[in-house]
Amino acid sequence: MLHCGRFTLPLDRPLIMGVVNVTPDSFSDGGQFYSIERAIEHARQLIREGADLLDIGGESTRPGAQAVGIDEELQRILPVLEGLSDCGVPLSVDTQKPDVMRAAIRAGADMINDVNALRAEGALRAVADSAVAVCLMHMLGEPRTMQQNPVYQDVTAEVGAFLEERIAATEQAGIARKRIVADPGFGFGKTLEQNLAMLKHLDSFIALGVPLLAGLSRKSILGSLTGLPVEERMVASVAAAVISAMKGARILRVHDVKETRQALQIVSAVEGMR
Ligand code: 7PJ
Repeated sequence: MLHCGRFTLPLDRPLIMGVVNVTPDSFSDGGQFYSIERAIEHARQLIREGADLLDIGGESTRPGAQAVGIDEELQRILPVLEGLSDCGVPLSVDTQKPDVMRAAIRAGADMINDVNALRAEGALRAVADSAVAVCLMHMLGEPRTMQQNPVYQDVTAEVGAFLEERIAATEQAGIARKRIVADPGFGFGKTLEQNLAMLKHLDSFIALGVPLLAGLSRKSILGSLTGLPVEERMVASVAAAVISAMKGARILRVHDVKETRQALQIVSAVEGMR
């Protein structure tokens, strides 16, 4: 079971975390209001399609992305959290900033998804002073530069050691283990080969003793392997989710909820056999 704010989530089958991006729409003149309404509508659609939880992000962490200020990030996230407060599934907020974490928790977030694994000054305390769950993700470097020649001796061992250290620091800050999720961070400072090695050996992270989250949905790794642009990566994304689930991931962070759900029903049926 994962203790996740207002919710306690069973982990006997893989859960689907639907991605909700709140980013300004440069092609419309409707401004912020339009992108917020659109994010809420998209979130409700993902719930209808079977999302078990939602991950709301107001800051792009894609490779090469520029940082967003605290006020801008809050203006994107808070109205979406408020608009979804009655939606019936846990709400995760994808942020690295302690001030955003505190405001999001006050506005009803059930989970903080931090690609920086609570390493920012004040981040451990922001989460400790609450009942929310936290996802600790591995990233080498920072989004702006992380894909510039990442080097590891043994990527799986090094990512595992990092996550073990962050889990220990998180527990020491007073955040119970039943609130912690770990994620190796596919695409965050890893080459194609390093990402594939981590996926192949994803089961080795089970020894961390906390539920594993995996996010490969639509990522450039899948583009490299298939030669397909981001809008045509659904099938590859579902395949990656199936592999992740079969290697022990308990939460799959995905854009294509309906298709992933169908595929995971087959995984659950097989894994349920003796
Ligand atoms: C991840 C994430 C991921 C977690 C993003 C994208 C990039 N959070 N946020 N794990 N990826 N925990 O979706 O392409 O893999 S943003």
